[in-house]
Amino acid sequence: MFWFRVSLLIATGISQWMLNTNSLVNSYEQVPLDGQLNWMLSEASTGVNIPASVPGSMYTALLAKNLIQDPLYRDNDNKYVWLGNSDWTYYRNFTVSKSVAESSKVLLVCEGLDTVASVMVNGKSVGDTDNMFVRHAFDVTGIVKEGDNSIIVGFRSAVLEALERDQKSSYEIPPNCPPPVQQGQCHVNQLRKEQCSFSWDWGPSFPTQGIWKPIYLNAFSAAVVQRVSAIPKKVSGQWQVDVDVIFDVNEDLTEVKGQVQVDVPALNLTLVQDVTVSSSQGRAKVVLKVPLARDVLLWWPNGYGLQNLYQMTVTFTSGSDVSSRSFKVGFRTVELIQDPVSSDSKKGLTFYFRINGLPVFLKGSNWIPADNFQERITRDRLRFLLQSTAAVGINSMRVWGGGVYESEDFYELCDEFGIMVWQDLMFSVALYPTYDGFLQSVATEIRQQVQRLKHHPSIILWAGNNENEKGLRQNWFKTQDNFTLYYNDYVKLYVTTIKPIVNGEDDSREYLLSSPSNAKESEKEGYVAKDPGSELYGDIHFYENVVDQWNPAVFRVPRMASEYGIQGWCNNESLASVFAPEDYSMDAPMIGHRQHHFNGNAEMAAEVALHIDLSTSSDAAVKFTDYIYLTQINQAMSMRTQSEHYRRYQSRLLSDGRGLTMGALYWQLNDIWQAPTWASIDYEGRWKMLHYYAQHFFQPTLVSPYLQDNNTLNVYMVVDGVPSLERRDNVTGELRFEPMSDIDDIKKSSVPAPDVSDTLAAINKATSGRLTLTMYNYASFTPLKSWNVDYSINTTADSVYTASVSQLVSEANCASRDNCFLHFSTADKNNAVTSTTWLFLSYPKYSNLPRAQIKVVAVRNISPQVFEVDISSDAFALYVWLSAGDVLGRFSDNGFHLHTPTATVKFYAANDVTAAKLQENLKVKSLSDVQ
Ligand code: BMA
Repeated sequence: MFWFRVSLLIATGISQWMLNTNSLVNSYEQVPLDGQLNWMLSEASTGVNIPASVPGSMYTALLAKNLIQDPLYRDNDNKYVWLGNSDWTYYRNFTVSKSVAESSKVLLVCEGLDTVASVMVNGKSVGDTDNMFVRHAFDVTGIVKEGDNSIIVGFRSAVLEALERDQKSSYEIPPNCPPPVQQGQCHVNQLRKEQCSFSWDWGPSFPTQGIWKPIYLNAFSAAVVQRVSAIPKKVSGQWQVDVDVIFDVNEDLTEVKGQVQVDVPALNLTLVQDVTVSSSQGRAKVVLKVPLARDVLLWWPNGYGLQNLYQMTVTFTSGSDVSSRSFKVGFRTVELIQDPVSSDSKKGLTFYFRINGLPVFLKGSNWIPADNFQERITRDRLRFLLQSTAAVGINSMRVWGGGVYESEDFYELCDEFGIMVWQDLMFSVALYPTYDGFLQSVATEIRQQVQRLKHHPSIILWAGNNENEKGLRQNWFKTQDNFTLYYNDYVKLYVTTIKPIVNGEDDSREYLLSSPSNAKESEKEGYVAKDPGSELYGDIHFYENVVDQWNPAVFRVPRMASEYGIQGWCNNESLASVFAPEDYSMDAPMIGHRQHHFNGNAEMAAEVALHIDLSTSSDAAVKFTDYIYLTQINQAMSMRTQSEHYRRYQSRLLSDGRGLTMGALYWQLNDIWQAPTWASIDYEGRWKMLHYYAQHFFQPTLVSPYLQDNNTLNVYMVVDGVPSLERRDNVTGELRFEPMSDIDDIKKSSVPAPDVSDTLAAINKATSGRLTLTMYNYASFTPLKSWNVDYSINTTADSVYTASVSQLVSEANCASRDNCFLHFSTADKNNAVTSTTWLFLSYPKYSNLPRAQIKVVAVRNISPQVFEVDISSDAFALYVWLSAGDVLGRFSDNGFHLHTPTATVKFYAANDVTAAKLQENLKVKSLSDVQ
């Protein structure tokens, strides 16, 4: 019935879309079938039949034809639920040349179909799919013909398919449905589809259908390269590159002889090797080990050196089939170190990464899909997001397991910016089926994805899933009564099925089963640890939304925090495209609609109110826009407090074994729509206050003061930006990280210094200097008193000063501590400032802040897209927030405090703009404006 309907549509189709193919010199030809508006998209119940672009989905196709409104506008996600419940069909005609039609082998390659689809060419069924993460190569030899051809990709509603699979399942695979607050669809775990496309606690439900990756014909005679993977490795002190060449093969031939040529021009390397490709079901793999005689320049994470990359081309020639692939590789080693923290084995194991032999603290965040509609994610958007990431000192990113394996563009940019990727496999907050067909599909998915991605130096780790070990152990899915059943399924999926594939494809990186997990200790305890959130092993996720997150005492002391976050609203300007005027009110239904986290709005308001009084304005819109600002302050402050807490613990081991925290990856970097979420950059690309704060709390040399208790100030220096090494105490065996202090250590290491004495000078500059504390009262710009302390540290993070708060307050004559503000700066022996920061002695709600009138005094162009903005204030001002309205871009700093009457910040515009236009759009506020 279904196919009959489709054929009718084609017969009566309004347009015929033709494609011209050029014949190539050799017999290998690729015929692209994707493109702008050269497909038709139809849906039977509505009679929709429109030109559509591929890659694409039904949402963007309908939007382009104005048949629906912006799906992100107000509650349109709810209005368009029917789209996900319907079956959508893509079809087109195309022309094929004689040479293609007569090739010995013609494959229809679909790099990605989302998700449940049947494919027909010229009326013949060529294949069915149900995993959007798998590349398919359907044999269409003898089916495509010279001249006109047709293709139909008929999708089935993923929503209905998931429901049906649940009904067919012999037992429940929870969770069944997302919490009602998410307004999403059920049973997404039944499908190998982007899990958050059925809704998440930060995003709407848009269960897309479509051809989401390139689609083309591959015509050849014997064998062509499908994919090349390469892993540079250091073997006995010598670099070699393990190259895997994966082929699409004409399976009518038992073997194909040919030549593989590997070229790395920058290393003057060319290697030619005869190979015999033996076909197994149309696929084959050849492995080469390419030794390098020359020295290479290493690839370093952001902040540690350059991201040297080498272009590599691999060409396969077999008779007239010539096919090749080019990509970049980087030379770096990665080790995940899980050793005892001390000679007392009860104190647990370390969990940190060594890159090129050096321990590296992960300063990072978590990545979610950048759009509900993958086809809208351009390389420019990714570049903007990842450049913004690197710009604030982030060196690592976890690609979270509820989205998609990201695009080539994404990983190429991570390679380029030095962002180390912790790559989850796409399983998240759920249990999963383990019937044979499902496991086979997963096996293909994992093999293909690891092969596709493993040449990227940025990837440092594979992790099987997001929070499924914790969920199972902590009975999130009410499975306790059948624990063994679900435990066996867990092991079957992540251990028996996935682990050997990942390990077999890539022996250069670790595979962790889950995040969070106790890593080695989880494995020892049978893969599901008794307490997967232990601070003594592996990583943790921290979410406590009802504690005072401005107080570091509430946080845990893990080996690594790979997720921690708190919500804040997106920027006000970013709501303009999705809100109607009546939505700007705390009680408006839209405020509830955009909040997908259970009790999220109440929690956010309560968190803010712990620290700052909410606005009491009688104007609902003013009250709400003030609230947006306050939630961003709260989010930025909470994450500053927590991130610095982790960094201070990196070289410190408590007597109970906690400590040596070697990573802080906050949740989450980016957004999928305009809403209150954990993100630091909103959906429209505007930095939230948190993102500006990240550039301070992730500074390579950081002065980090905190109140150890209500009356004790403790000031730390954190210097993990300089090369360090591991040292153990002779007696206790306790580990610590020490900045290198010996020229021989530097020489022996892989540190990228043209001159070792420069490296040593940089290390000395970070590890010793003078700390200056200055106390102010909010009533005046004139400082009350300063204190100077010389310091020198020999671990990567150590306390350099402690003092009694009441004593400082009284020495400075600051009257009440509620109004005292401490400024900190460190300088090297030449008085060059190495870091600055500040600390309140009370929360702002207890302070008596003067009413500050802040003005934009001048805006100057210093280059076409860079401006200087001078501001002035008549009083001390907290959380000074500049916004540029419709002018997209970012400031050099924002959300800062003015303890001087004037300041200058830069503005980096995304597009060309005049100083006058920028000045017109600029707005500035500070905390005293919230009444
Ligand atoms: C963790 C993440 C996400 C979620 C976030 C905020 O559970 O892994 O699933 O969005 O917390 O709740």
